[in-house]
Amino acid sequence: SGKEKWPKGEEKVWKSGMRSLDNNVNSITKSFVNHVQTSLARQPYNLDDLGAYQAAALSVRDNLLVNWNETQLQYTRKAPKRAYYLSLEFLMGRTLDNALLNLGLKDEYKTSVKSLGFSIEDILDKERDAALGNGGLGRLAACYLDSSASQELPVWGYGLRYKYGIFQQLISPEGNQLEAPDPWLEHQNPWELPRLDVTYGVRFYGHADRLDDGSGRAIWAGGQEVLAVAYDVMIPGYGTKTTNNLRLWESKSKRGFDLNSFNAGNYEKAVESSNSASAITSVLYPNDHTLVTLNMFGKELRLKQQYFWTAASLADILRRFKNMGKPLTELPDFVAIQLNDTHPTLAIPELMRILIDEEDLTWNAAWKIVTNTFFYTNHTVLPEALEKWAVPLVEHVLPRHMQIIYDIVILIYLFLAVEKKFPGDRDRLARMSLIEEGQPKQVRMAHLACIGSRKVNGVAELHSDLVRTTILKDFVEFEGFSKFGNVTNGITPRRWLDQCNPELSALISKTLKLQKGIWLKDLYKLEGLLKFTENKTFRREWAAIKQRNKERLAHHVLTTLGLTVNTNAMFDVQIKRLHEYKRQTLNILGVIHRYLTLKKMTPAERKKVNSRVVFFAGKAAPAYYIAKLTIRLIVNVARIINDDPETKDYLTLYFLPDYSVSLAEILIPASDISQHISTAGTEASGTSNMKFCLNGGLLLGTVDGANIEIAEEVGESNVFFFGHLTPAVEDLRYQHLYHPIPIEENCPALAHVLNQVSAGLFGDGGVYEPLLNTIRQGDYYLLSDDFDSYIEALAMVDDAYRDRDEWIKKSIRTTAKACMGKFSSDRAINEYAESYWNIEATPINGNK
Ligand code: B1N
Repeated sequence: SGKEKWPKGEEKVWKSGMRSLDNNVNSITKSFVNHVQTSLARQPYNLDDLGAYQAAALSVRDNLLVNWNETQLQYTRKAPKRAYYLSLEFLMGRTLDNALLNLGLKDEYKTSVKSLGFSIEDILDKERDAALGNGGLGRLAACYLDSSASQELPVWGYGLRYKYGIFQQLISPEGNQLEAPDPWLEHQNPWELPRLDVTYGVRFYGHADRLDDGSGRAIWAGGQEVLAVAYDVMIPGYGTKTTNNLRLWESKSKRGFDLNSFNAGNYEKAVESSNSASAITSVLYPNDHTLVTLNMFGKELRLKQQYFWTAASLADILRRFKNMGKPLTELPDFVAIQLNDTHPTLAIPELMRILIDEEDLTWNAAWKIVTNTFFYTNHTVLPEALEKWAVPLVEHVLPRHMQIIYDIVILIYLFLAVEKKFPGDRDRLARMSLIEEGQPKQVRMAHLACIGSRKVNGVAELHSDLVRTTILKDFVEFEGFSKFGNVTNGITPRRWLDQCNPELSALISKTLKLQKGIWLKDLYKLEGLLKFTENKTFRREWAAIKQRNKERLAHHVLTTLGLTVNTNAMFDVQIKRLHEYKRQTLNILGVIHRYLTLKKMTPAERKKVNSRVVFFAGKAAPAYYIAKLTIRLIVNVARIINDDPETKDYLTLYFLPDYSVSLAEILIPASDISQHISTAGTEASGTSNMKFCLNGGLLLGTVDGANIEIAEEVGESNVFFFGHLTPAVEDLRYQHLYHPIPIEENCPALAHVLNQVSAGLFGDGGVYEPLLNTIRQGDYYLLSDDFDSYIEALAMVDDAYRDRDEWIKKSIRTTAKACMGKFSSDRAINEYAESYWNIEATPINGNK
């Protein structure tokens, strides 16, 4: 292509002033010192580790910005089709270490800060997590951004810039979870770039008046207008120049404060509207899988969050598209929008509104564009997690969107077809409707997301099957099978192997005789480790690294909680959000069972027992009473058991407070066995299971989610499975409800454990009655049905662990086979790119 004209001044002069990208220790040191002096206005005399972190971060950020700029420029010039990942959550964790790794500057920075009197580890440790997510769904979004940039794919993320991330978890002396705010932006955040000039107005409330010209158009006016301001977060690819963007919106008042009230001396009223505007992005909702606990006010704010974010994102996407000068009918050729669960589903009626009311397209033309632009990923089939919005609320907050949703109902059900395809099938019509009858009527967001999207997918094979055969069955019959696919989740091996387990990463590189730059981008290469399972030296090194990771975790527990952990024991880990379906309760009751068994043994018998340390971590939604009781039980069981001189050499347990991405990075590499024990058919995928495998930890799990596919890869002999299978679950639940068998008969071992808890072995038993009763009555998550096989599986784990050499082999095989290629988010994101979005890698050339 012809050389473009230099836009301003002399090219030579401009270029001489541009930041050099030949990063060497000298230039890094210069830039670091420069930031200390001029960005932070500090001196070597008073520069602490936090200041050093900030200086290092600012200097790394300069690099990212140069690449970011170049990437965006080339995207604009090359105009490839782009994909946008709309997610209400991005659980990013820390950034500095990842940025250094991806830029390939870790060693240089290490040397540089050392010569300035700092240790890189201490500096890295000063960073706060960006915890803008609840769990797997948000962390998946973060892994996908890393992989998109690493695969040179033109993908942007869109989310909200919450002032407060997921709450900080404290544990009270009684063992209760307490929540404290997470003011993560307290110190300035070097990883974001405020774009105070990129703003959009977003309307709420008001009234929508249809025009009576037969066009279907309406005018929406009045109400409240809030301003969305963009903050850009740079997303570097591993070993590429590509630096993509995560654009987060902050809400603020359009007008500042109300001058009339201000002049009248009513200052409170004057700032009221400004407060209500900024409230929209003030806090991340901490309820994963349950929205029912929100009160009216909470619900309205959450709805406003969702609309605010989708409206700003769409406006931004459309503005970028329009700059290309193409007609809107070509939008699907240049834009793919991925809806991460139903949270951004309002984007569907919002795009309809823009195309019809503002762009003057016909309904049919607009619908065609919409249904070729959006893609919807479902992340759960739990009924309580399926989003529904009360019709009166939507009517109040978004009157025009409610009209459009009703129009879609009519379009689909009368003109388009259900009635034609299944004449007279009124039940089917009711089941499929976007509106659920009741007091009040509710909008079913999953149906809207499905009907408005080009394709729908689940996140693991079993889960995608369940989506097709349960919640969206009627839609499969209506629209055909091919619209409904599967993309099994993945994880980024950069963070979840190289960063969190540097020693293992180094051993792999050494053994495979490959630079990590090669295998970290092609995890299938890990298969080359298989033949080393028979190599004794290699096994010894492998085991020694696991041991040092256990000691690293023990050190962390000692310095944060003041507790000493037995590192000679097997480390058994369950870390995830607290939820009944994830069955942490099964785990803790299993621990109690083990304790009671140990107590009955003679000292000589006990000596033969495999020592075990059980770790729990995870947050409970603040209003989820039963989940909080489970935490309380865990903490109080720990208190008794860890203090029992007869058993404590054989069994101890710890609840580590305030689970986070950073804590996961310490826990996962230290695990011998981890537990993924959801009732079959309830965990859509799970992603920590993949992380444990990649770090040589074995799995104890149910036949659920991605566990199944992991076992397929690694071979069932390397995974410990137990429990009933998905098809049995419904029948068992039915039995519990209509033909209940007393738990003493159904599962005596479990009944005994429950009775001991009731009897006060771990403090006032009455406290736990509501939790125990969920099992005694109804037992919706089937603990009593799976308990015996769970205990058996634990015994098999013990047996296997006794043959340490064989265990290490299993551990190596797990890393090499199970969790290598298939579970890399690089594989997953490429599937989305090829089979869904139809986008291509767009390499960013230049001097990297
Ligand atoms: O999404 C993960 C999966 O690996 C997990 O199995 C799945 O449980 C998780 C409402 C959710 N599903 N649904 C949510 C989060 C927040 C919220 O407000 C629902 N999270 C999942 C990644 O696919």
